[in-house]
Amino acid sequence: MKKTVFFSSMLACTFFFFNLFPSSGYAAVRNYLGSWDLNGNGKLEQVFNYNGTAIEVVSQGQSTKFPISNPVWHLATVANTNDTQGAELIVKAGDHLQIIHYKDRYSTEYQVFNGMWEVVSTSNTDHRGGDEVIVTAGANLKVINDSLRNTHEYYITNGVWYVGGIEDTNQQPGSEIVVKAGNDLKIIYDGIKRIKTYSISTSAQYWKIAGVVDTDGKPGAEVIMSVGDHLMIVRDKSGVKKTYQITKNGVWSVRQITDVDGITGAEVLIDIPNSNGKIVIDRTETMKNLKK
Ligand SMILES: [Ca+2]
Ligand SMILES: [Ca+2]
Ligand SMILES: [Ca+2]
Ligand SMILES: [Ca+2]
Repeated sequence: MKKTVFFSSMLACTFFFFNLFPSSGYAAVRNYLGSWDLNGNGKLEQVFNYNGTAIEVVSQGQSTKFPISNPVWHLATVANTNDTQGAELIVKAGDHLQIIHYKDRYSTEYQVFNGMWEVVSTSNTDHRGGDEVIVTAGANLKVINDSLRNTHEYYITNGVWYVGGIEDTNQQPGSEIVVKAGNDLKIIYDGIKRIKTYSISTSAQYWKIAGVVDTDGKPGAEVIMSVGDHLMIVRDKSGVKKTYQITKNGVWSVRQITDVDGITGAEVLIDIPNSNGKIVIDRTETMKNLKK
């Protein structure tokens, strides 16, 4: 009995799909990816992975498909990458990035890298047009500028590196890309195509970027790092490094960087195991103990 029910429902399904897709003769697999305003009219378009081979955009009942030229792909992010209204769909497709412009119904492709690479984020790094797409590709950081239809590559290091934040650090137009590269902090000013290197540690001293946020209450984000026993804050606008000694040979960590006192500039809250925590008030360049 059960078998019969299953069989007849299969027939019903087949019939249903043949009606939906009379020309193709098989059921397309559509996976919903999300909804965004892709043409700037204030209404959301629906975006689907269509059979693993295309992105389908459905807008008020109208379907448009954009073929993806590589079989291994995913929708990395969605952002406005040019001067036109509405967001673009940013697809990582094999060794290239494909940006789908739904509003004007075209794709642009950018060759990126023939190895492991990732889309980190999007941000307006040159302060013109839309957002740039920031990509890590082997030893290089790439900034893909879809407004200008070009790619700029910055060599970082053959060693271990990562992007710690993307913020305006120098109060010049455009956001900066903040990178930890071995012993160095590198700040990429994509607006002027330059890199500034700050030497942070020597030897194999452990350090990391805890945040990129305004801590001194003056315009421009600071780079906050834990470096051995010290909290180090780089004020990129002036190029000054400020250090706060947290412990002597002890273990500690940045719990949070947040505005505690309601005055411009975030405070840095620090955890120290088996001890009072500390709060660094960079605006006044002071440090206090936190009650347990
Ligand atoms: Ca756009
Ligand atoms: Ca831009
Ligand atoms: Ca800037
Ligand atoms: Ca600041």
